Amino acid sequence: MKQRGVALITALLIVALVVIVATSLLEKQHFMMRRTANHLQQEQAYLYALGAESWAMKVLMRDRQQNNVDHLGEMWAKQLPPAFISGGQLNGKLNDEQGKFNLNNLLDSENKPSPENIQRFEKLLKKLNLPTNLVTQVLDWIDNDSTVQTSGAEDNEYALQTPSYRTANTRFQSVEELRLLLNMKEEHFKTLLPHITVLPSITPINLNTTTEVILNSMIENLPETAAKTLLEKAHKGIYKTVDEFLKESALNNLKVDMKGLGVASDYFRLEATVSIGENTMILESLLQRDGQQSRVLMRNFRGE
Ligand SMILES: [Ca+2]
Ligand SMILES: [Ca+2]
Repeated sequence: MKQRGVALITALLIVALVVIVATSLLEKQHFMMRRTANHLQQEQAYLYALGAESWAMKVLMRDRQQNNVDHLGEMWAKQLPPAFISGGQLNGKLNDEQGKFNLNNLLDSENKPSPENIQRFEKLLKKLNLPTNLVTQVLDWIDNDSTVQTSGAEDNEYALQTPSYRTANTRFQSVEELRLLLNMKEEHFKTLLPHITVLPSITPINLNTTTEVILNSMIENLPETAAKTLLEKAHKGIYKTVDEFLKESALNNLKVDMKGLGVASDYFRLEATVSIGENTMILESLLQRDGQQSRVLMRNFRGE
C-alpha cells in the first residue's frame, strides 16, 4: 500500500514536471514565432520603403522630361492617399529642399563668405525673431580660419565646453550640426529647422515652392497680402521664369534680391512611412535630380 502511494506521488510529480517543461517550451516557441514575425515585418517594411524611394525618383525624372519648372501644383508635390500593402499601409511625400535656405550657400564657390547670402540669412533670423549673432557663429563654424568674428566662436571657445569639441571648418553635412553652435538654444533650432536645409552645392531658392518667411528674406518691405498673393500664384506654377515674377506690379519699387532666386529644383526630400502589423518604419531620403538621372544622397531609417 505504502509502495503504491509512493508510485502515485512519483507519477504525479513526473506529470507536473512534464507540464512545466511543455509550458515553458510552448512559451519559448511563441516568443520565437513573434520575434520571427516581427523581423519579417521589419524586413518587409524596409523593402516597401525602398520601393517608395525608387518610385519617387521615377516621378521626379518623368517631371523633368515634361518641363523645366517646378511648383507645388505638380504631381511630385502631391500628398498621395495611403497605399494599402499586404498587412499594412504606406504613405509617401516629396518636399522640395530648394524652397528653403541652404546653409551651405553662406560660402561661395571659392569657400569665401558670401555677403548676399549672409544678408539673406540675417533677414531670415530677424523674421523669425531669432538672435542675428547666430550668423557669425554659423560662419565661424564653416569658414576654414580660426579668427573669431564679432559674437562668433572658434575652436578655443568650443574647447572650453564639456566635452570639448572643435568647429567643422567646412560646409555643413547636416542641419543637426547647428545644435553644436555655442549660443544655439534648442527652441531656436526648432524654429529655424523648417526654413533651412543643407545641400551639397550652392543652390538658388525656388520661388515656386518657397514660404512667406523665405520670400520676405529676399524682398525688402514686401507687404503681407502681396506676399500671400504672389506665393499663391507661384505655387500654382504661373511663373515660368524669375523675370516673369519680377514683372509683378506688387514688386514695383521694392528691392528684390533676385540673384539667389530660381523657378526649378534639383534636391528633394522623401518621407516614406510604412506600417506593417505593429511595426512602423520611416525612411527619409535626400534625392538629387541631375540631368537624365536621379540619385540618393542620404538615407535615414527610423522606427516608431
Ligand atoms: Ca517640374
Ligand atoms: Ca572657422
